[in-house]
Amino acid sequence: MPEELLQPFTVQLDFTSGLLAPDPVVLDRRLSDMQGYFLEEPAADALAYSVHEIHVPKTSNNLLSSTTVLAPGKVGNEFFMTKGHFHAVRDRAEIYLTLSGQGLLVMATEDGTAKTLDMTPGGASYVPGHWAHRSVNTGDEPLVFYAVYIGDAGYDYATIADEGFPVVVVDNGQGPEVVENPRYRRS
Ligand code: PAN
Ligand code: ZN
Repeated sequence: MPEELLQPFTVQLDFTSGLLAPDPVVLDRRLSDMQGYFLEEPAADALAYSVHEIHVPKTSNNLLSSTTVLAPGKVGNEFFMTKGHFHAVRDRAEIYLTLSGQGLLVMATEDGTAKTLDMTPGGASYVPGHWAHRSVNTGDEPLVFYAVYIGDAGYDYATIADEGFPVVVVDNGQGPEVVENPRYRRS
């Protein structure tokens, strides 16, 4: 028997709102928390996204999970997005299950290879280790997804904050388009 035996539990998850019950840890990210992330600086502040996390010990034998609720909107021509990160422990993988809304999952390796996947309800996307990941809301409704990741994965935000992703997702007037990031590794 392990020293600390966890009790099994169920959390109730609302697929439209992304809310968890009971008792999630909630982290709100506002546009004002994201200076330098968009090609243009946001003219006004707003809530960009919330992360609702089920708390379990952050160890390699546990699975952490959370819902993210990413608002619709744009900064200039760029769709609202999460900050994006590598895992601090680089090889830790993750699954994103899209629950509602429409978006893109943007990923990149440290050598600058980029990959994007559609996020549509029911899509379970696999993010292998060593891929930085960011979600982008390309629709008119909140993008809601459930993420499951290895407990000790951790977050390296600094690399993306400094370098960005190789691509950005913009509205070209007809819809979302993935284009080269003019500021990638240049700012
Ligand atoms: C997700 C993300 C969540 C918010 O739970 O943490 O969508 O994105 P940022 O952490 O990039 O702000 C995840 O990938 N966890 O590992
Ligand atoms: Zn992650």
